[in-house]
Amino acid sequence: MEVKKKLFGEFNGQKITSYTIRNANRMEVTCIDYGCIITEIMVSNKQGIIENVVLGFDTLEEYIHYSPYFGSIIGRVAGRIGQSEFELDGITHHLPENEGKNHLHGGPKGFHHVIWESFIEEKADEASIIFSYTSPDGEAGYPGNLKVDVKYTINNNNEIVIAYKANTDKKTLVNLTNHSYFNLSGNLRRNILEHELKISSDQFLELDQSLLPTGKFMEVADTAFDLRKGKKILEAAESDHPQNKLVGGGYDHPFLLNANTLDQISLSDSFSGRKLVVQTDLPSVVVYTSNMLEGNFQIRGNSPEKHLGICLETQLPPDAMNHPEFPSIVLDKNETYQSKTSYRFTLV
Ligand code: G6D
Repeated sequence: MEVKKKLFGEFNGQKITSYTIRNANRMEVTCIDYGCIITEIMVSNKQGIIENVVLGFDTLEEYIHYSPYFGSIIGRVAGRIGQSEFELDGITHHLPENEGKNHLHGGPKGFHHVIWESFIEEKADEASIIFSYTSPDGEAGYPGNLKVDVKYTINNNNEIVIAYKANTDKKTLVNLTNHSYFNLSGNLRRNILEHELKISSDQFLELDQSLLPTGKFMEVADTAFDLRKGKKILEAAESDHPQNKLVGGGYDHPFLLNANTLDQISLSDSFSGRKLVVQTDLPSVVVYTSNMLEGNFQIRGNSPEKHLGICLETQLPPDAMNHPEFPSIVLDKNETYQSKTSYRFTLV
């Protein structure tokens, strides 16, 4: 499967490369080595028309100056860390505060903002881009030299498989995700309110005023968070549930995924006929319905507006260091962080 390589721009004197992989079904995925950003995913609708289904830009400058993490890898730690600090073996580590007193998405110089080494792996029925980055000890306040590999593989099942791997020489924290904003209507023709979201999850995490988990596990039953049979995003946007209103109408919540279910997460758009099925080995997914998408920029000719895209950020629950009841995000020097999430595009 062929990979096309192109110059995408220059950042701090370094050339930024874009890679486009096209499979046998005319699906095309483009990504760049700045932030491992997925800039475009072109897939067919039910009439066979190929259109883009992610929010993104056509220039590096727009990503550098305007992007709310469009398509990027997030790390060292996805989500918020309360008070921008954590304790590890009796030492308190202080992180840059980039959202009030809290630390969000690895801080201002998180993995979304660095240039990754990259190389191509081509096989007959799939192709991959392998991105690598070593975050030096103390970068963004985190201990340990952390070597991270992120592999994007595109195959003829219309899948993007993201495989993450990390090792450290000193105990540290790791919680990686991809922050693509999906919109299955095609070239942002419509917002996502009529998209149907289905998640095999009985519980979600309650958030406080600063969008940090309170530690309370909320049952989804009889709320707009009950996505076990699928619901339109519109229901959450219009819901008067305090948690839907807290985040500006919609979701910005970690959902705890039920174990051993096949069809964990799916998003579908009846108008275009497109469907996205997400499978992960991680225990939760943060669903963000772009309730805060705004700013003085255009998204390929479209003004930023709430509910224009939906993020399905598979990860370990956020702020885990301050919640011993959550799965741990600590990585020790003799351990390997490994996880895999697949995004498969099909038709309803
Ligand atoms: C807002 O609360 C949301 C986050 O979940 C999201 O990742 C970010 O916008 C882009 O801060």
